[in-house]
Amino acid sequence: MDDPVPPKLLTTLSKAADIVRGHDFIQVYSHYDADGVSSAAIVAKTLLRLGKEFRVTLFTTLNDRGVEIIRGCKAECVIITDLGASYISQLDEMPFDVVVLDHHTIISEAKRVCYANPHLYGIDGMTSGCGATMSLLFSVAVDERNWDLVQVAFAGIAGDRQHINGLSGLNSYLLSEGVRRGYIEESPGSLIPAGDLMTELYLMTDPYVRGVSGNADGVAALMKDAGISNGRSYASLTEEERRKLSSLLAVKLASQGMLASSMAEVARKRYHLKGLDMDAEVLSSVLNGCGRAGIGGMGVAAGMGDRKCLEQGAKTTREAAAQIVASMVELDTKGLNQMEHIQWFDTSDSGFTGMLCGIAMQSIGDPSKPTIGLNLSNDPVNISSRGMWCQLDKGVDLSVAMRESCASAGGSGGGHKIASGGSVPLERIEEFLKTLDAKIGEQLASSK
Ligand SMILES: [Mn+2]
Repeated sequence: MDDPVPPKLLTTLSKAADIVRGHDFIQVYSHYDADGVSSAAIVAKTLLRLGKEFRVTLFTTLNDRGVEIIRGCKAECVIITDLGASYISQLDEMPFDVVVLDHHTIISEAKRVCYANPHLYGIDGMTSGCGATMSLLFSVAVDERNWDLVQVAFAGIAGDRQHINGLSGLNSYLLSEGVRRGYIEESPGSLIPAGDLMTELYLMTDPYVRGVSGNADGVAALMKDAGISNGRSYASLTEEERRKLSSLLAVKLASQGMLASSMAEVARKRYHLKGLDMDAEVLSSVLNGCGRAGIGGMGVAAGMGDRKCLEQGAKTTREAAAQIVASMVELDTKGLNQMEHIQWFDTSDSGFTGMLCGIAMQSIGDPSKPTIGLNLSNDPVNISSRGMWCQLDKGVDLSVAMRESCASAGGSGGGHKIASGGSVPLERIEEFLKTLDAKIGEQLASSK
């Protein structure tokens, strides 16, 4: 059998542990999303247990300015998690010890930086190991007793959606150790949200259920139909109640046009974090919510096990979820604007353009067309676009289509085949939509 963790990676991690042990103060930089906050929390807790002093700084993205900030830091040791892969050669030049625990695409190999990245060992960092995975492996290289932090790592794995099609690679190793050591319990997935049903059904946007999400009367009616009393949680349901409620949800989702494959994705496996008595996705959304709300420090403290911060973070996240579900109800009432090959909507005022784009596409959109979200209250207009695998199979490439359509309307854009962004001057937005519609049409025609 193959080693669960490549020996080369173990060597790098034990070197990283030695570097850290040699310093009293360590500066940690990380990303502000769920994976980044989880990574930072794991590393910070590890340092705390070592009796080290440290500071954590979160970036929304690592760009040239961020690299200058890192260069100017006064620390003699820096750990960068869930970021850094694009800047290894610059980090190599810095006059202090640098450890990078990342999983993004490799641009260059390190000369001086102590660099751990799944891609360096032939493991796919997009699906089989994230920033939190690498941080946890570093943490247990420092001390075997840090395996309890595997629970936090699972929030990162869920945040980067590496559990959607089943765990693989380094993440499978984390699961098997997490289960064996009694920290994690795996259970079958469900369309029913984890947690208190009245609250979670109301706030549910993955998927958005028409007439239930954001609709208190609708939630009450659904619960009544399923014969479940108020105040119950998912965990307390009997097998029979679960079956009843999830089939009622499935019927509603099918009637609003959601694909069976999307429902199967929603019903992905669940990971219960036993020490925290919490679902991994729930912790993930709290850490992500903290990062987005500009209170990433509270997210890091929550990930380090501070109960008060966890409660406060959960409250902030619920408030944001309430706004998102309200925006979705509004969008669903207005409907998506249909063109021949794309569908689009305007999110003026709400500002959750990218998020709404993903939800609309999955839950209420025409599954054959890419979904485009615009925020027309800004000039230039910010644009998000999302596609589905079934569209990619037919030739859709949003990376190319967005880059070219934005450029031809005097803006810029790009990203991934399945999700791309951009911006275009307000007065040319109609021209942009027409160009994009035509480009997607061309892509579909040329792949036939
Ligand atoms: Mn990540």
